[in-house]
Amino acid sequence: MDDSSTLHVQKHVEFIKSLDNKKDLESLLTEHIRMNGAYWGLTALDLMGSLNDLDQDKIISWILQCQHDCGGFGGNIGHDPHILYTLSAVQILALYDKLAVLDSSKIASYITGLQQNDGSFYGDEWGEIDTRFSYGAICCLALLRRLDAINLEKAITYIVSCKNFDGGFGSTPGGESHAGQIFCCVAALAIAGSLHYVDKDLLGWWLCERQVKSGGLNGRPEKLPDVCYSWWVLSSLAILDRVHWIDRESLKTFILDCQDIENGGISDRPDDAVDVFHTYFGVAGLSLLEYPGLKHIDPAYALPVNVVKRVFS
Ligand code: GRG
Repeated sequence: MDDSSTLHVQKHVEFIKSLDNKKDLESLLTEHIRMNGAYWGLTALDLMGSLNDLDQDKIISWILQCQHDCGGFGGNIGHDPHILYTLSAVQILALYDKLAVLDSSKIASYITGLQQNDGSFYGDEWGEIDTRFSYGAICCLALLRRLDAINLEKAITYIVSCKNFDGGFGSTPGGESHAGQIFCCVAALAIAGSLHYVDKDLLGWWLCERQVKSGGLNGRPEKLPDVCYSWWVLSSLAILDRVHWIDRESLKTFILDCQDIENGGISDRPDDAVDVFHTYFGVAGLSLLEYPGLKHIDPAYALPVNVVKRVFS
């Protein structure tokens, strides 16, 4: 049997675990986004049934040390707070069923302070606006059951103002449709119960056109395929109930071809270097394709389905 015909779960688990104490150049260069890296690695481990392979107490204590007095979390200890690190921190605590250790009002007030008059969100105090931050705000507050802390109606109006003629969404009004931003907007609208603003057939068609000859998906027309779009595109299709509009088998083959079958990990394209970002989104894509042995992932919250059910039970 060809080795890349199956998912090498144990190798990927070992690869992610090996990142925990690494002190190489790559770890140094990604030190500032470690909170995101921890979310990618830990969610991948959970999907593969190995969340408890790492020291939960040590991780939770590190996360809490990344929180600032304003309520937001930094990407690492001593780094500035940002809405995206705050989302990752909350998602990791949801994985561990430890949301109760958080002061949700404090986090909610941090996010409230980032909302603008037009409904958009700053990512942090420096004022960049992007639909990624609208998703961050809505997903994070929903997990904390504090959506009341923002003007949700305005937040939805802003997201809808980023919709394009092709059915997709950009980072700001008039911005080019891109699969990453489409995930953010569609998932945020799904969480907010406002999917009626999405033209499901038009957007579903644009999304399924992202599949290229190799079976992989790209993020916009004329671009190269990349394993991470197995998440951004497929999760959007899943929310729109149109995963069957792509060739699932050839996408599965593309993702499996991107594995490092000797040392573990998944890369953006076959034979490239692996990293935790692509390892997570490869595993998450396979989960949406119902790959045997993987836990199912929720396409809007980007967390295992059992975790989301537990949060809202
Ligand atoms: C909880 C899953 C989750 C997400 C949190 C951060 C975030 C919210 C969403 C990011 C969405 C996004 C914009 C993803 C795209 C990332 C990416 C690979 C960008 C590369 O862009 P280009 O222009 O690549 O370099 P292309 O493929 O267009 O050439």
